[in-house]
Amino acid sequence: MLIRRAERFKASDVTDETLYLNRRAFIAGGAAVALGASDVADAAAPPAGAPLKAERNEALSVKDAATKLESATTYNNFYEFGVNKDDPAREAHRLKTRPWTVKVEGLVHKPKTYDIDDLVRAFTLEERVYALRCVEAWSMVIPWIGVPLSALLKQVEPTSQAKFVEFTTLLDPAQFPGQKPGFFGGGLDWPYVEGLRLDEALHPLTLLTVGMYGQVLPNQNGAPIRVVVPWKYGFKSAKSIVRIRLVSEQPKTAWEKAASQEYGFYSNVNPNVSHPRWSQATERRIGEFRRRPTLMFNGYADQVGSLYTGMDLKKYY
Ligand SMILES: Nc1nc2c(c(=O)[nH]1)N[C@H]1C(S)=C(S)[C@@H](COP(=O)(O)O)O[C@H]1N2
Ligand SMILES: [Mo]
Repeated sequence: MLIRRAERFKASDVTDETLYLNRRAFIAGGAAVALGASDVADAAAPPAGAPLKAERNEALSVKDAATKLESATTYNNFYEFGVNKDDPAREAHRLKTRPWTVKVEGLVHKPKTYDIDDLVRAFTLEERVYALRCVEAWSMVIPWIGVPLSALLKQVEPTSQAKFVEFTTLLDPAQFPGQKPGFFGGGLDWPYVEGLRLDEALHPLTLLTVGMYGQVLPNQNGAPIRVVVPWKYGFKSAKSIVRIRLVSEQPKTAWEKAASQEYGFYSNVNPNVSHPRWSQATERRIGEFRRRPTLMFNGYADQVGSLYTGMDLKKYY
């Protein structure tokens, strides 16, 4: 099994699917330490779309039917690849997702740089079916695979000064045409930066995601690793993350820098607070004909409402 680090490859180039699945299940079972070096190398660099097994967390999954995989991988926002919905699917092959590291640093006792494959092996993956609500008033239902961000944050031990978590997407105009000078990348200042309050980041619903639909995350959906925060508008869920930083001050996000009156730091899904240019009361579920009402906190009010007790949600939008 020599094929690692190849530019692009099909599942069949790496190993056959059954073998891959077994090995992955074995690793997910916590036996990674018992693996020899060659086995570890074999398990590295799963290509986007390779099978990825994880048990579904039913308690944290919505019952709505999942959006078609084809829609979830061809109708995307990933401005690093261009601002049209079909740009990411067409351009995402340019992104090289191995080798890949995620630095977890800042106000922590144990800063750590994770190799993506080590990170995946170090935690038990789970599947969660979440509603995704874009600020543009469309929505999808996606079965994600990942680990709670809290599990990773516990490992690095945030200090008492840490109040916010900042996520940074890869900056590399050679791989992201949208980051090239002169290319219209939606008016964003690169790299893409997002952030959460520490208690939001530690909330059990906040998922560090490496797969979807039983597969390794497709590049256009933010491979090899992106955060998913289901009660907030989709832009809070930064893709292709290279750095997670614990900080004391509220991070300046890319969308706030571009248009703070339209895209606030909190950006909790809220049908009662309109975007300055459109209503957020209803949404178009991709694949459906009629619009549906948008739910407070995207349907997660029972789980997350208490994070915002006493806060004016019109002011902190
Ligand atoms: N780095 C980065 N992350 C991003 C974006 C982006 O342009 N760049 N778009 C956001 C927006 S607006 C949405 S709605 C979701 C879309 O995620 P999906 O394509 O996996 O459905 O990704 C978010 N994460
Ligand atoms: Mo979005």
